[in-house]
Amino acid sequence: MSIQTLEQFITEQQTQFPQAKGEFTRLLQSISLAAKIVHREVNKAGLADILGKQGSQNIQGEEQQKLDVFADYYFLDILKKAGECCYLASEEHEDGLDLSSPSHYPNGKYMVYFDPLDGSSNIDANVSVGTIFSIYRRVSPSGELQDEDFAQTGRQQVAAGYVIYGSSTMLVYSTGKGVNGFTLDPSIGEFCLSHPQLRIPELGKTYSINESNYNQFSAGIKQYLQFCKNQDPATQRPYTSRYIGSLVADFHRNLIQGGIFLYPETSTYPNGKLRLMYECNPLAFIAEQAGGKASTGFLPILDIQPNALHQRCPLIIGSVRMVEEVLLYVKEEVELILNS
Ligand code: P6P
Repeated sequence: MSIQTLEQFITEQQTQFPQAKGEFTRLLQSISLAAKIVHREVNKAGLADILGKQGSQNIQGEEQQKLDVFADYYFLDILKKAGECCYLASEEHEDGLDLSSPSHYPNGKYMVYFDPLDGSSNIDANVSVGTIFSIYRRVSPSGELQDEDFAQTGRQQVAAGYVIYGSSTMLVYSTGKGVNGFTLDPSIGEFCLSHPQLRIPELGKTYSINESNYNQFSAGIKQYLQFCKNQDPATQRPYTSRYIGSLVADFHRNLIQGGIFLYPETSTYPNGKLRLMYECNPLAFIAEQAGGKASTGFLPILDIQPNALHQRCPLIIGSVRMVEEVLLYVKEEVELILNS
């Protein structure tokens, strides 16, 4: 069985673009290096003094785990030194890092938004966690970054992906030509192509939502949850409920097996809990590239106009037929309200 490493895959992809100068290749290689370093720490967390709380809070007011801080440091440091980025933004910091000034990397073309370690509150319980990243090319030609650079919708991402640190560590990403998954072989320190051209099944039998928020959901979402529980063998219902509480793990399961993940708006999170720029947009890019769908309930995630770095949005994402089922219930609710 022939092995193709991530480096070989990226280089092969690059040769398809003679004009490519290798900047994007170097950027992806930097993400791969940071992922390997975080993998090493996540996989020895139980042994080293790196479990548990850092004793600080991030800008979200969330208790930082030591691994959060570790992952954030290495992704920022390695991406900065790659020299290909003009802007870096992390969930852990209130403001992004503008590298477009002459004293930094004025030639950097790429803007990277990332969640260094999503689901980190699960670390002490040895539950899978993940890194999520979203890559844009700057729109303004050079110099200081402009408003237009930050106003790009998710549909303008040049690449997006995630690393899942689970029973194995996988890097899954897309540059707009399908989705490919690479599994880390620690014995050679390489990500190897293991899931070429991933496609999400049109229909799955798993729904993933925190049902403890049931009383806060809209009528349309409540009706959809009842739909999931109703008996109908023709559409594989009742669906199975699975909720890991780690977005990357829940998303990855649905990508491989089919299924749907929902984090709708609630009274606690009227705009949804999850973040547009470094959680919803990158996963929506992957979902659509794999033949799935991602919506707020009213519009595609990738069409949301960004207006703040840490803005939240509702997320309904996964198998196309399952997301469309939800949209029907949401549409019916809106029509009922409009006609009442
Ligand atoms: P809840 C983890 O904190 C996270 O950001 C996602 O990884 C996960 O899907 C979600 O929050 C879980 O939120 O409110 O169900 O605990």
